[in-house]
Parts: sequence; structure tokens; C-alpha cells
Amino acid sequence: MPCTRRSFNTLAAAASLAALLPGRALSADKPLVLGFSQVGAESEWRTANTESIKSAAKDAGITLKFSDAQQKQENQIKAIRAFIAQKVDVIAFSPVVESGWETVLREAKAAKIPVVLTDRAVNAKDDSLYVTFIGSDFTEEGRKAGRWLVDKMKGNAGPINIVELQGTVGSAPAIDRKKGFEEIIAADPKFKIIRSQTGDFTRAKGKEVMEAFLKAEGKKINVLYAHNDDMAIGAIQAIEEAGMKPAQDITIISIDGVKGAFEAMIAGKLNVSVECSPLLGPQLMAIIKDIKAGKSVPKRIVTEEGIFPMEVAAKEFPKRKY
Ligand code: GYE
Repeated sequence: MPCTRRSFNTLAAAASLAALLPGRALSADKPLVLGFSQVGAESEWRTANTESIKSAAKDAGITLKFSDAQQKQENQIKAIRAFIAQKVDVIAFSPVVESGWETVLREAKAAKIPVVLTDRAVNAKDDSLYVTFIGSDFTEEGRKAGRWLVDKMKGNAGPINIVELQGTVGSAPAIDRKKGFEEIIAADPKFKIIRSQTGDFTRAKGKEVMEAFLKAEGKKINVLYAHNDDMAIGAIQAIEEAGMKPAQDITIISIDGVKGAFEAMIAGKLNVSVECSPLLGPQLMAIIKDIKAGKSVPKRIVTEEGIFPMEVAAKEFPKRKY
């Protein structure tokens, strides 16, 4: 279409107005762009978390640039640098491990891009490097697991030999779930953690490490404490293959409360799962909008959660959303 004088003038006027109101006039109907760096796809929890973030972004009209780090910190750092280069409005990420983030977070700060931590925390001393952290209290989850065990073993003189499947080495949930659990069982010397090793939050590793525990300790094992359901589910297979009855010969405690755990509880193979909600998407999108609107947001937002023993699993199952 030829550009007439009139349409040219209108265009020129619109352009000069935009120049007077930088950002505002242009960004009013421009969707916010969120760069999100996810840990990976290691567990049922993570799959539900990714789904929650993707669908919440869609519902909120936020454009999502999603990157999967396959459980590697270097991939997350690369993704964050790419988001900075693309000048996204907000960066959010779930840090695979706690340490080693200062440099890249300083780069985001220098570029004036707000950063939100979701699910897992960082241990950076300078908390001005991120706006807020939305996620569970992992230490409390460990305590809940410990309290359930103390109660279950009331009247049992012990010793009670525990094997522990830890989450990813250096990750906030592995560090804190261990700490919270130990804090509670330390009150009674009859509880002993006889083996503790990482299963990297996956079923395959959970099974493999449990096989090694069984080979080394056999019938001495009374309790398995797994930092997530997937590792417990892998371990259940190892226990059955060793000719033992999960949840009977070995009491099994895990964390997350995913559907797979409820199925295992209903089948009588898992004793209890402490809830950890992955449904962080809607809260994350709301916070992002608040940040961009210049509202002040709390530095820490804690997810509410419960605990589900096998006795209530069948009744609760239909209500589960992940
Ligand atoms: O418990 C585990 C996942 O960071 C809370 O990561 C999350 C943990 C979750 O792989 O299943």
C-alpha cells in the first residue's frame, strides 16, 4: 500500500508519542517474557512442576522461554546468560544445587532483570541477587518424616537401622531433608543411619543404590528413608527382587506425595509420603506480574503441605492433582 501523506503523519505522531513515553505506551499490551530454567525431568514431581509452570504461563498471558538443564548446573548458567542476552522481562529458575550462582546472578542484576527462585534455594550471601524464593520448607519435610518414624517405632526398643537414599548431591532438598530428619531422630539413640548415599532423585538410581544397600546389610535394614518418591519406588523393586516385603520387612518413608507414591501405598508397599507440592506455576506468574507492576513482594513464600500415611491413601487418591 502506498504511504499517503496522511497515514505518514499519523505514523509520525504515534512514533513521537512512543518516544515521549518510553516503555509504557509500547509495553501496555506487550506480553511479559519469562525465561525459566528448569532442573531437568528427573522425577514425577519435576514433570508435574514443568506442566504447572507451562500451563500457568499460558493462562496468565506470559510468554515463556523454557529451558531444561538435564540436572546440570552449567546448562542452567548457559540458559540464564541466554535469557539476559535476549533481554527477557524476568528470569526464574530452580537451581539444581545451592552454591555457585553469584557470578551469573550478578550479571542478571547488572542487566536489571529481576530473578525469582522457585522450588530450590541458593546459598548466596547477598540476597539482593534475587527478588524472592517461592517453594517448600524442605527441613520441615525432613522433620515430618522423622516425627512419623519416631511415632511408628514407639515401644520398639531398637536398634532401628535406617538406610537413606539422598537426593542430588549439593541440592537444597537433599541437604535440608537430611538435616530435618536427623534433627528429630537424634533425640533417641536407638535410631541409626547405617548407610546413606545419593540416588540423584531418580527411580533407576534409587533401585541401583538400594540393591547395593541390601547386598551390604541384608536383613539388618529396618527402615528406608528416601528423599523422594521416585527413589523409593525404585528401591521397592530392589527389595522385592531380593525376596523381601516392602513396607513390612522394611518400613519405607519418602517425600513428594506424587500419584506413583499413592499407588504404592494403596498396594501396601510404601508406608508414608510427606507432601511437597510441585504446583508452583500460578503463584510464580502472580509474583512476576506484581514485580513488573512495581509492587513489593515478600522475600520468602512458603508452600503449605501435609503428610499422607498408607492408611489414608485410597481415600485421598482421587483428590490428588499430581
Ligand atoms: O522432591 C524431587 C525432585 O526440588 C522439591 O526435586 C524438588 C525435588 C523433588 O526431583 O522429586
